[in-house]
Amino acid sequence: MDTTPHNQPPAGKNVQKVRSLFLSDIHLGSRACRAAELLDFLKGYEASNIFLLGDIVDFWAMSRSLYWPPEHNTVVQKFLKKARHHVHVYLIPGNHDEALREYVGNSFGDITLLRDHVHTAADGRRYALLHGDEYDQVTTYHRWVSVLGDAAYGLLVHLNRLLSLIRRKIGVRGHWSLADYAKRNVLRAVSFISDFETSVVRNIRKRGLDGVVCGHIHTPVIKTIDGLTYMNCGDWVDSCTAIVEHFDGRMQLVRWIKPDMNTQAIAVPIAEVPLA
Ligand SMILES: [Mn+2]
Repeated sequence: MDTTPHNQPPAGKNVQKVRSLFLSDIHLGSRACRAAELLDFLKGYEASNIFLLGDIVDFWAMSRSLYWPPEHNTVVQKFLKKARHHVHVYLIPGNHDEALREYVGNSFGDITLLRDHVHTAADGRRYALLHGDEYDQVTTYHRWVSVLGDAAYGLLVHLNRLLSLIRRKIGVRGHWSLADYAKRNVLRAVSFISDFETSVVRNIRKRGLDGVVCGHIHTPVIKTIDGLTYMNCGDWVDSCTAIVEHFDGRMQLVRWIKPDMNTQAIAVPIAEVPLA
């Protein structure tokens, strides 16, 4: 007798129920966007809340050249469908989708647009949710520099995909990112990242909050800065990472990984905020 309920996920795929999912910097509409990987990642989770923290659609890339493959549509449809089916989906626009900031307070389908938001986690801790470009001296004051940097970054990510293809071909395993390597090794980039983190945290302290979940600089991390929790979702062009809130309020940084062609993709926890 077949007792399998019909709404079960596909066999072999474990779906994890979580309270919230935080994603940023998906960059739909750009060639660098890893939409297929994101779709695969989303299949693994059933979340009560989904917070999209900016640069979800890359209008800057689209203004350079129009690129919109079917998977990018599927990603948008997935979020709209979840929002229709009682998942609370919120979008906080970033700088690449800043045109949407005009519509803050309105809904797009069943997705609510917000400018800045305080999320109370299951354990009572309060986190600011924001994209982060307003804390980035470079994009705020020299927008053309960051557009230039954006193109250079796209090239880096492109090169990286070629490199990782070669790595797979010759049998090297594990995650390695050229863009990440470059970011970590260029001294100016290091001080840029720490300046960004410090100024975000300074603002969170002023507001009397416990921490922040943000994006923008494509550097996934969970860490404590001056006693406050700084979390960055990373991105879906290079790191393929997200922040997850469990039902007890535990916050985790997870990375989508597909070890090789024949192995099923998994989301691996790489950092965590312990419960108080
Ligand atoms: Mn951004």
